[in-house]
Amino acid sequence: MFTNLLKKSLALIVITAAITSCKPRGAASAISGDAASKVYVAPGKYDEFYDIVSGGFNGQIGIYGIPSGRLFRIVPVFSQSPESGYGFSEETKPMLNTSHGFVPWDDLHHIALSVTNGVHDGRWAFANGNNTPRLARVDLTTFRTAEILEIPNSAGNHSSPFITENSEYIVAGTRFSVPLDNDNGDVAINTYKKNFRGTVSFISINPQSGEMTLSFQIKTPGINFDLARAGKGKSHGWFFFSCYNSEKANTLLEVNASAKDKDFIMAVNWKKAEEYIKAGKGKKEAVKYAHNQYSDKTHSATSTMMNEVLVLDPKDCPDMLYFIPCPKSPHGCDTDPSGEYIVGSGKLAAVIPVFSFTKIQQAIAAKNFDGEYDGIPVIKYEAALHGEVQKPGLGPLHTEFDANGNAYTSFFVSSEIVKWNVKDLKVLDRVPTYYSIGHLSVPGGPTTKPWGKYVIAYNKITKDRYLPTGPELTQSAQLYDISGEKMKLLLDFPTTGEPHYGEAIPADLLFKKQAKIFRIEDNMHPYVTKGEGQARVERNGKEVHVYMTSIRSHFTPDNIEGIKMGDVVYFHLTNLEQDWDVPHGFAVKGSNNAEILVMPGETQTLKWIPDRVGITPIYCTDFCSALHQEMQGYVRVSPSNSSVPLTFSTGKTAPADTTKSVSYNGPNK
Ligand code: RUQ
Ligand code: CUA
Repeated sequence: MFTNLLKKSLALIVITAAITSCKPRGAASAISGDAASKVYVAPGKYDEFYDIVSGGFNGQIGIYGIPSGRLFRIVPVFSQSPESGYGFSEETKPMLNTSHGFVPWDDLHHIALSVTNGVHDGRWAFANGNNTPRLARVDLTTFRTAEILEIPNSAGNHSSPFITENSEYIVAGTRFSVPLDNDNGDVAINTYKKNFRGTVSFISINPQSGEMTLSFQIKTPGINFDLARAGKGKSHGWFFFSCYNSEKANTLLEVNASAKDKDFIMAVNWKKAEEYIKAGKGKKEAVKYAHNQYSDKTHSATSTMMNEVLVLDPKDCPDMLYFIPCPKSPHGCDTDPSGEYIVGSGKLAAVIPVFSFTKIQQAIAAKNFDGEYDGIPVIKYEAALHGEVQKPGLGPLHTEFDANGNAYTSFFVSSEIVKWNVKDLKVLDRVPTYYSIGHLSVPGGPTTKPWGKYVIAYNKITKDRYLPTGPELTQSAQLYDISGEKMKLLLDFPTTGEPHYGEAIPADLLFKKQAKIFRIEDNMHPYVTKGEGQARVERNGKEVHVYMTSIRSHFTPDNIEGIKMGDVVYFHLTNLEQDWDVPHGFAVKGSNNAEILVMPGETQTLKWIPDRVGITPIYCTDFCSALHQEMQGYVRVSPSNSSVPLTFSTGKTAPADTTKSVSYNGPNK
């Protein structure tokens, strides 16, 4: 017995040694024995937090549980999704409309959750599109994209969305400076210094509906805006934007935009900007940008082309903008829960500078300036500085906070998270990340009341952490326990798309408000079919509209004849179910489209242009009942000159009922 046990534990030691020896240094020691129990969410139990994570160049948002790291849902935002039909159905296509036309993809970087009094209120998640400058609002009762707003006078919306203390505004700072929309853009690229400009935009949020409105823009020098955070508490009314390329280089930025010792954090007094707007200092500019909104009543999106924006020029607006020098190529720019401290993270800097809001105000009052940059006062570095964190690590990127006065900074180059005290700037702890961490997030970390408990690392590189999958490896996150003095690695979990940033919110705040169905009585879709008795097929010239219903386990109608080559067929499918979690899918063989996935009480439309004569099957794609596989039907396509009458039926066997042939009286009666 005893010898058996000894043998077993010996074997275990050997195995452990074998595993740890091929792991990077620190990996084994970082994982504590109780890690497994801390992330284990037993079957049937719920996670403690929702983590709402950007999907980067996949254009979506992923919804994960914390601490388990389980993926619950992919919410398509700027990219089409074949799973739900988002961006493929007629109703959702307008969501992806822009002034450039239909842009079915974007590069989604940052999440901002709505806040009231600086605390998560669980209403909306905002996200930025970095490619074709856009902002999106996701409704956290449906986990669907409710609105997308394009940003004019911008090129690459990276410094975005970031939110003020009461969700008054989200912002959009242009990543690329370019000639603005109304300037002559046909200029030599090496005239950058003369012709290229930046803007930062303030987008107001309707406190009831969440609707986004482009309130005003501020013209800035031609620099690149990177990140931003709103002031809060005592600094409420201010916004801080990090920027790089104050050199205004137009080529080989990796060298030419790192020439100077310091770039800037731009401090914006947005309350002041509001006053200038009220006083009529804003100039109306003719621009073009799309505003797209989805309605849960009509189950359809509309896209409106907007044509005007109010622009403030700092020349006419003193005391609105200030630059604070920040070493060196700053990336993250984060405000602590009190709003007193602003942390700059110079990607190439050897220290982390921490600025004091009080000192910034004093410096402004005393005009303690170091000259101007393009006419905008530059506050003296030392005058704004609270202090520097010494020898923190290499390549600081982003900082988040807990509720106990500690900061957590990610270091890309040295692949670690460093914990330090915000007041005395002492480094308290460091843990490795695997590898090359970008953002990190503490639940509630950017709010006035961090929920704390964990820090989540969002990593860029995962070599040797997961089973390899060809040239491309998964992106991933790592979960650390920060409830004690020392940070402890608990879990690695893969993510879909590049996880730039995420915000975690207590599950309680979202759990009870989840929509379960759409009430069929409230369905105001112009092509709704509110019962099987109303199901029909109507021809309007070459257009055929199928008013179709689904309920377990059949479509009505499920036999359609009289479709001809040259027709354009619209299947308007209404799901009559009124139970939670009973969507029906719908697909057509050979259709140059995705499926549509229709929720209970909802109507969605699949457009189909038949390309050949014959019988085309249609079927339900979502396993909805024991007889899901039987949920299918047929469409007969005849030559364009055929005289087969338009008929439809369900439950009829041969021969087709020609008496039900419908006259060609249009879709809208
Ligand atoms: S960025 S890895 Cu696109 Cu937020 Cu810092
Ligand atoms: Cu409906 Cu499967």
